[in-house]
Order: sequence, then C-alpha cells, then structure tokens
Amino acid sequence: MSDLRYRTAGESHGPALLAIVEGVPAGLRLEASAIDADLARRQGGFGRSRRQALERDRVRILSGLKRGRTLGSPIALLVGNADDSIDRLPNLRAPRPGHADLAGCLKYGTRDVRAVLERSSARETVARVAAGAVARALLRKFAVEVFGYVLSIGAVRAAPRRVPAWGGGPLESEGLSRLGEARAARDASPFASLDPGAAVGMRREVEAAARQGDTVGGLFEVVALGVPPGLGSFATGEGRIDGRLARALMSIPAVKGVEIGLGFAAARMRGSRVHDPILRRDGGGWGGWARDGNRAGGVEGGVSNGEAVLVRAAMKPLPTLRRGLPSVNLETRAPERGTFQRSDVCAVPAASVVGEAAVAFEIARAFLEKFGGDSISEVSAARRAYLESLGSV
Ligand code: EPS
Repeated sequence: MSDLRYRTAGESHGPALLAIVEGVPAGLRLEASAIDADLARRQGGFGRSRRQALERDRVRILSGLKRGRTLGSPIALLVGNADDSIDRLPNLRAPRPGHADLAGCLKYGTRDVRAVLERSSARETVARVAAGAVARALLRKFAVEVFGYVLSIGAVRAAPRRVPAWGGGPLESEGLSRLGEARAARDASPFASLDPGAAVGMRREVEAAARQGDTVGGLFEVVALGVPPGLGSFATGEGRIDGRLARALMSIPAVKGVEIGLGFAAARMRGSRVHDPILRRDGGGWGGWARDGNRAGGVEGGVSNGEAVLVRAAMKPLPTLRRGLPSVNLETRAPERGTFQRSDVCAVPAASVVGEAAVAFEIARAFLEKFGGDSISEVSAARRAYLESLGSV
C-alpha cells in the first residue's frame, strides 16, 4: 500500500493534460464516464470563454485498470487538447497583473510571457478534476459524497435558506435524497447554484462585467457527507486535515481565501456560541456520538469529527481582462496593456468543480491513511472494524 497522491503534467495548448494517480487500492470499479461527467461540469457555467466550445474534455485511462477495475498500480489519465497550438503561438510581451506572468518571467529569466502562462493557465485543472474523480469513486464506494456549489457571483449571493443544513453521521437515505435534490438544482443552474432566484442577478453581474471588458469572482462551498470521525491527525502539523484541505483549495488558481465551518465569522463571536455541544444519540451518529450543530465544519483539532465537512473558498476575478490592465512591455519597457487573447469573464462554477475534486482527493487520502490496504476488501474490513468500535468508546 502506498500514500494516495497525484501529479499532473501538460500545457494549456500542448497536446494533452495528464494526471497520474498512485495509491488507489486494487478492486475499485472505475469508469471513464464518471470522470467525463466531472470534466464536463468543469467546462460549464455562464461566462466561459470560446475555448470551452472548442474543447470536449474526455479522459483516456491509460493504465492501472483491467476490465474496469483498478489493479493497485498507478492510474494514468489523459485528456487531449483540441487547441494544441503551443508551437505556433507567438511570444507575448505584456504580463497580465494578477497572473503568474511577471513573477514567472522573473523566476525563469525569460521575456516570453507565453512560456509561463502555458503551464500556469487554469487549464491544468482539467487534470486535477480527473484525479479528483478517481478519489470520488473510492469515497462513493464507502458512502462518502463530496458536493461543490456556488454561493455567490460578484456581489450577488444565493439566499441562505436555499443552502441545506447538511447532516452529520453516516450518509443514509435521508441525506442521500437531500443530496440528490441539491445535485439536481445545482446541475440545472448555469451558475452551479442551489438558488434559482439568484440566477437573474448572477447573470446580470457577469453580463455587466463582460460589457465592460472586465471579470468577476465569487464564493463556492464544498461539502463532504458521510466522512467518519478520525481522519487526519492532531499529532503533527502536516497531518491536520483542515490544513490539508486549505492547502488543496488554496492551490487552485485564483483562490485567495479558504474558510472551514464558521471560518472568519468565528473571530467575532464568543466561544459559547461557536462550539458544537456533544450529544449521545441512540442508534444515530457514529456509534451513538453526535453533535448539536456544525459550526466547526466537521473538523476539530485537525481531525474529522463525524459531521459534514464544510469548506468555502473565495475566488478572485480572473486576471485576463479584455480591456487589459496597465503593464509594461518586457522588450521595450514601454507601458502597454496586459495581454488579452481570450478568457472567461467568470469561472466560479468551474472552480467549484475543481474545489470538489481537491476536497475529494484530500479526504480520500486521509481515509486511506486510516483504513488503507492493498485491496478494496482490506480497506472495507478495516473501516467496518473501526466503525463497530466507536460505540464502545
Ligand atoms: C481554461 C482554458 C484557458 C483559459 C482559462 C482556463 O484557455 P485559453 O487560454 O486558450 O483561452 O480560458 O485560463 C485561465 C482562466 C487562466 O487564468 O489561465 C480552462 O480550460 O479552464
């Protein structure tokens, strides 16, 4: 058994994006169609660029499977680019404020912005979503579901009453039906939002930015349901699952802030209003342990506590603006507007899919740390024995 991890490769306009996922136990059923469904959601959302109409992101699973089941060996995933024009594209000289362009040119000692943007482009998140879909298949096998959705676009927020009170404990029929309803609402929304009433305002926000050659950001939330208590560790800083989730989300291009549970709001409140009372609930929760409320967002002391894991991320407006922002030509040193060829006006719905993949991967990693084995049956046995033991604590 090895640590669950992945690595990506690929440029925005190179031949393909790739992910290699290591440490998936043998015997897991994995279907390309499940990965493709997540890739398609990542391509969607109102406010995307023409690039998404050009691409039809579909995965080829190159290794690690036999007859649809994992072998325990590395799983190589490939998504081809329809626009693979990297070698024909001209060099670019005007770095975009807010993108990796200038810092990247300084770091690599080049005046060619394209040499930097090809890899720093958010197109790389195709590979993250593919890797995350493998993690989701593993989690689903063990009744853990991860769900991402948009809370706001620019200044327009979904109504709070539209956001369900996600329950803790094992994911059973009631939780699954609530999740099914939420999924249907989200997938019907061009903003991946649960509040159809907010769509008009969200659309106006994106259209106004588009007219002005500008961009908009927003907030998304990712919920993980059915996560057993005990994932992560308080014993080391790196083991803390909240830190790991924050890192995974913060590493998504354009994400500038992450909150868990109440997050920043907790800083204004008294402890007595923040912490979730502990309950015994016969036949409920995990071995009868449950909580009254989930302001902690499912994590205490760097360890999952059995409630829904709730994380939110703030995405800044994308730095590629049609009207261009003040910059300098790296050759002539003369002022010039930042490079623009094409870009999304808003990619928050896509970011919520990438966030879902990031959270799924981290939770799956922590899950296998606790219950890991070489095969799915070993993992099942370890999980079952642990869950049975919780009632006697
Ligand atoms: C993206 C593809 C890119 C950008 C976008 C994300 O395609 P192109 O550069 O050919 O237009 O649209 O990249 C960024 C938002 C970024 O900041 O780099 C994609 O597939 O998600």
